[in-house]
Amino acid sequence: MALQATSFSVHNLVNLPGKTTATLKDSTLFGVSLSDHLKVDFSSSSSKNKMEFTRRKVFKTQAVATTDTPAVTRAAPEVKKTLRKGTVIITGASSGLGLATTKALAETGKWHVIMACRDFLKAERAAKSAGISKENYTVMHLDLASFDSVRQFVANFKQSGRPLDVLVCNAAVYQPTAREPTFTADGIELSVGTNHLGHFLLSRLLLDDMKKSDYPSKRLIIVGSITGNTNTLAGNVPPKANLGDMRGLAGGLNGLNSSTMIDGGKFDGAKAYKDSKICNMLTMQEFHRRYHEETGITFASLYPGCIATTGLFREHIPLFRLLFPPFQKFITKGYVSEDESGKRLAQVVSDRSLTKSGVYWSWNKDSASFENQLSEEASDVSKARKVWEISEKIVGLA
Ligand code: NDP
Ligand code: PMR
Repeated sequence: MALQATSFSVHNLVNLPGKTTATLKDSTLFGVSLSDHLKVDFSSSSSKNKMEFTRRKVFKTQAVATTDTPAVTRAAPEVKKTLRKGTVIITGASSGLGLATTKALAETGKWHVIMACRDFLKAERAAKSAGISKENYTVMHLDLASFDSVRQFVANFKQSGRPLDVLVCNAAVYQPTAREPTFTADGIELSVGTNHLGHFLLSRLLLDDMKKSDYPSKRLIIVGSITGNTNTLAGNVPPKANLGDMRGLAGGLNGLNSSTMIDGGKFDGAKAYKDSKICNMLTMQEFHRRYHEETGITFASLYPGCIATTGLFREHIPLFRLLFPPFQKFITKGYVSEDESGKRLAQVVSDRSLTKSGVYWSWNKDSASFENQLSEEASDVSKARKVWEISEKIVGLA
């Protein structure tokens, strides 16, 4: 019933009288033609979209050892353990979710955030205007759209001598209106190249540093999204994510001897983003299977909510950017502010109740976290292995 109501309101919204939608790539407002919208397959959302709500476990503080013979007991010296400041690298911390998370963590005074950004000045300005104090962050250059830059960043970080306790793979590009693909420095389609492959190389190269960290809870977090999950209404908005047999990825996504799309199809910027998010969520799970037991590192992904105001939508048409926030606020009710989303990701970084590995976190209306269910494709074990194996060849690790 709720879904029908949403669908009806959306129908009205895309048919605003007097509005023309002709400037859009496929003559639509929200990137979905009305006929496509009506074709959206909601059937899966009712049965498969049952989210498994797991109440956040509240960790009990450890009981202090006591004795029953007070007369002979010497007063034990009070041992106060102070946890050192944690070091967390956050990619794409110059805006949106990354910046809000940096702010939330820095404000606790317990974290030093390495803001790994491609635009140094933008990052410095953003940190300053967010009021983040200087001793709680360092900006370091990282362009995820270049494997050389990723390697250079890792070398620079290692040289800094800092320990690495948490890595957050957050940066992303979204090109919903691009008619032609653009490419990374290594000649790979930009969305998958940046969002997935750049992060894949980065996290593989930094894994050893995390292994060495003596911090009590080490974490590798890769930001996912609802739109890559076809077990949700949002994930059924065309074009749907689908990796197919990955022939395009295996060919290197270069547009020369292979397609620029993972599944080998025709270039579609919105689909490329959603595919890259599936790769992000599959990679997190593959990391978990390969390394959690051996290293104790917690691997996690999340959907932070619909942060409809961020720079992610900068390449969308102005009308979309105008209507998307109210659409998410009042119709889907999936909207979340940048501040709130930052608090959510900060929880996944540091909350002691979110140490379970291999989990895709989401939040309910009261902002309580729960373990969400990934779609069939985003949790496919053999696809995860295949993405991993092809990706390590592309980035030069195999
Ligand atoms: P923003 O555009 O605000 O932030 C993206 C960040 O990524 C920017 O800081 C951007 O840098 C950086 N970035 C882009 N390309 C590169 C690159 N080549 N190298 C280094 N950094 C790069 O978007 P959001 O905050 O919304 O997105 C953050 C994450 O949240 C993404 O993973 C996205 O998929 C995810 N997400 C967002 C949702 C939303 O509703 N907004 C919903 C679900 C998930 P610069 O400032 O220089 O452009
Ligand atoms: Mg969606 C409960 C419904 C819901 C939610 C939570 C989202 C989140 N969206 C929902 C529904 C719909 N969206 C419906 C019914 C439509 C058709 C009108 C719709 C359309 C739509 C478009 C065109 N939505 C979008 C777009 C984008 O360009 C955004 C996108 O896919 O970016 C990749 C987007 C999003 N919707 C969301 C979220 C979280 C996004 C963007 C974030 C992302 O995955 O990064």
